Amino acid sequence: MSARFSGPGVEAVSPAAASSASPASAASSASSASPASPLWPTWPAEFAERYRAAGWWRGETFGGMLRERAAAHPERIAIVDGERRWTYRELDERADRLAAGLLARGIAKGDRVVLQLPNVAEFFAIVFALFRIGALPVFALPAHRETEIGYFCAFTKAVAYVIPDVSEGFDHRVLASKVRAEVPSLAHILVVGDPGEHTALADLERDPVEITDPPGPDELAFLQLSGGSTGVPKLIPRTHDDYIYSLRGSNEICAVDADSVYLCALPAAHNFPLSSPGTLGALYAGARVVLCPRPTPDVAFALIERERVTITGVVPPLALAWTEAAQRGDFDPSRLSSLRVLLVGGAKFSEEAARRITPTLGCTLQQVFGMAEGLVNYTRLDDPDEIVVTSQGRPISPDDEIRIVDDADVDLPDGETGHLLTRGPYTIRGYWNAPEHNASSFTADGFYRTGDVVRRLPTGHLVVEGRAKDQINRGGEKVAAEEVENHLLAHPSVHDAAVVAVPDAYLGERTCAYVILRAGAEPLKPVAIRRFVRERGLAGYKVPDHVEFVETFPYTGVGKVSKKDLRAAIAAGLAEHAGR
Ligand code: OOB
Repeated sequence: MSARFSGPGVEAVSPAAASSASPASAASSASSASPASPLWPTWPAEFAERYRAAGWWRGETFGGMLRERAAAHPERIAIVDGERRWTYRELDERADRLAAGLLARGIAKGDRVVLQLPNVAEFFAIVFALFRIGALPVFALPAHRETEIGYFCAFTKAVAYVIPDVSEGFDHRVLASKVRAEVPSLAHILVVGDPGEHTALADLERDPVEITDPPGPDELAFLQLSGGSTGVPKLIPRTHDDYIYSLRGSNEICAVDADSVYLCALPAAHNFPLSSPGTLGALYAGARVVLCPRPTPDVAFALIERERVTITGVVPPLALAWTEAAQRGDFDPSRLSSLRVLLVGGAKFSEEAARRITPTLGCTLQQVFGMAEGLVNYTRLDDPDEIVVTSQGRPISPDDEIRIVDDADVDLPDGETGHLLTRGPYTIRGYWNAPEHNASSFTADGFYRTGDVVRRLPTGHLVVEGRAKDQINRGGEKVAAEEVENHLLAHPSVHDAAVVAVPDAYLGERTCAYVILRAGAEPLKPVAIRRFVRERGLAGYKVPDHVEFVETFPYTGVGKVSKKDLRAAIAAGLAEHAGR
């Protein structure tokens, strides 16, 4: 294994331990004396029983769900991708044929498969094939590059990596060859399109076979990525039961039913378009999913009109772009007449922008404040307008427990602003194979420390006031400061680096890297630093937007860089700049 993709814990999981992970073994290890052993801490038995008794966990699986929908309405359209329209029967059959192909190649229950596909129909065929056999998709984003993909493959000991041939001008086959040369477990590269030296996904299809050991509802369905605030992204283990409950709850809150048409405008692998209510919510309801290759107003609006889309979800910068396009009068708003609900989330949506949605786009706004770790809050369709534009919603479930605490974990009186902690029927109890992180990211009694700073209204709605985690939310794309800092520190001329958010009118926040050069180092231009980070094979959205060279940082009493003071200095600098 190359040191390149190593990170904390890369060697920590043996393939046998990983693939034999079952709720039973995890549960027993979770409750054992050694907190270092569980691969994925799960809910204690009394909670699991409560969630089942309440009817949240109904013992459904994704494989079974698609089979049932296909049996109930085989000819209904499930997926629209350009001119391609797959019925539920077709999606079901493709999933079966791919499942047979995966098994024939020795890919089995518990194996990890890194998936990096744009918004194409094959995404759903392979995801349901993996769900059926119990192999675990690891949902990479299209923007991820060699560093992230290499890490996911090495850390999870993935056996396969699924890619497009070329997407947005980037040849994923070349990246795959590099990663395969470095990661011994990676036996299969499966390509949608021209496979080059690898295997075409289409060639995997076989006559369906009986799956003798399908996953149970309390077993893992996939690993989702955490936005993260640490050096490397953490992996989020979600079960069939818990995730399907979040879909069912979301569908009810967003009024998604069999007649709905969901436009998948964001990258399909992200938790928001996947499950809030997202593509999987739509498929659960027997509705239609329309895949949007690019979320620009021209492409999205044309699809909304052509496919009579009723609901979609976007991040705040896109909501701004859509309302601006509508306000410019570039198109006749009656073309969007089918659109009933626009969900906006992933980052804070300003009240001012929120007020513009209904007048310009003619649909209802639903704010959504969610996280891949679990908890999702929505404003309700019948909430008063003031609540919809000023809050980020309330939890899906009556069993979502919310605590708002001070720095010492003491609960605050209602209405005060503090750290959001949560526990519930679809919020994980720990990251996958990350015992040290789990000790700091979860309380001893299982509450997840979201890192978000919120206030609760008397109605139960949450208002996001800020963030305590060391992360930049770049228009919904999360950048962990430490991860970028580690790459900056690898530059031979860099003595120290600190990455912080700077306010931005469009994205909400952008990244700024403050860099101290080594004594005697040749002066550098910001562009050289940016190029250095990019060339290390990092996703483009993590490359610092701004680079500032400084002599020193403000430090805290314990000698850590004070990001608070850095941010204040930036804010003061921006104000000065604006005042000039
Ligand atoms: C969604 O999921 P992630 O995992 O990419 O990011 C979660 C974090 C939250 O902890 C919070 O810091 C931020 O993103 N966030 C928001 C927000 N929605 C998410 N901050 C302010 N206002 C909002 N409305 O981003 C995600 C997952 C499911 C549904 C929607 C978003």
